[in-house]
Amino acid sequence: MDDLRDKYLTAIAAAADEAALEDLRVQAVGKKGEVSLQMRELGKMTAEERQVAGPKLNALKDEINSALNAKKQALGDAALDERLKTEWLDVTLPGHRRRPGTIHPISQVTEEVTAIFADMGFSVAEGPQVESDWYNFDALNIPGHHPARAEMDTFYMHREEGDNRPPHVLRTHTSPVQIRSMQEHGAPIRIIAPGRVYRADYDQTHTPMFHQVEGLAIDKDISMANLKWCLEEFVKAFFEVDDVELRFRASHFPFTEPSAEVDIRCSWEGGTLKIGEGDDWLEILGSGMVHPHVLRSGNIDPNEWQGFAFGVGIDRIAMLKYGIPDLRAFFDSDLRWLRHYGFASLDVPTLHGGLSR
Ligand code: 2U9
Repeated sequence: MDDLRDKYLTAIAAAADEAALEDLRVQAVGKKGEVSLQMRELGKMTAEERQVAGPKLNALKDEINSALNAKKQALGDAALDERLKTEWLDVTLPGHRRRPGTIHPISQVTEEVTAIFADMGFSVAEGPQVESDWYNFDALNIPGHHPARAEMDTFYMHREEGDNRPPHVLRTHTSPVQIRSMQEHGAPIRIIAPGRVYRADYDQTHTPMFHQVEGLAIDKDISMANLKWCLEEFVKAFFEVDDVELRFRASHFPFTEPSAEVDIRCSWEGGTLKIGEGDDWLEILGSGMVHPHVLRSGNIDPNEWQGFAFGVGIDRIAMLKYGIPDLRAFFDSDLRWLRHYGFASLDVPTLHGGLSR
């Protein structure tokens, strides 16, 4: 038994790895191991012999098992030490520089437009994107039978079966915001309403969700001349040019009378857009004097007050200013596109700091 102990304790101490240790375990205390075979011999012994040899064999088995476990632990520790030596990491090294996110061109342009109109005394108004049909249509002089309702490709919200109230809509323009603002603040008022609008239309130049900024200025003696000056200032500041020429084309909108679509002189020579020179005209705005019916919807007396309103598509002027060719890419969330056309997050547009640097 002493020979067995010496043999296995020496071999266990010398074992190089866990596999060698497992071989030794099988040889010594496995089912057919040397110690186990010795234990089988106990049956052939006399009761007295067994009383002496039994406990000794058990003690030997325990001793070998403990040595195996201790060695296993030691080998594990050594292996871990070895890994720690080779796989160490200097946590004081500078970290990987993460590429910062960018500001979406639509957000950037919205900020630019806001900065320009803020400088002319307009504050920003906001409102719900799900509207009642009264705020989206009736209040804006678009009655139920008006073709503009059909033309708008409106998204209607769900109504329960048997509920005959007119359904709410996804607003087709931001104009309801101005109605709500007039009702809340009365006249005089000078606001812009930027935001998302929805029309069921999808092709090369239309997406079912897009962005507008509308403006409204109501006072005692506001005229088309004020409108013209205001839009000229806007176009010059937005396109960052000293001179522009605007062309007001008579048009028709239900919510303004008279109404005008506004073109700016431009050239497309060499495929790049130049504002303020050339022989082409670019349509970018709709505008007019607010219809008396619309003032009344806002609880403003048209005999006392009048004013102008305009609307401009943010997505469209973003494409024009920053040379973005495909409207639909705006909403694809393609990281490569966003990195290319996006703006640095700290590059906040201000009139004094420059709108776009
Ligand atoms: C109120 C009264 C009048 C807003 C106006 C337009 C003309 C217009 C288009 C520009 C491009 C929509 O995004 S677009 O397709 N808008 O042409 N919008 S006047 O008139 C209002 C708004 C609110 C209370």
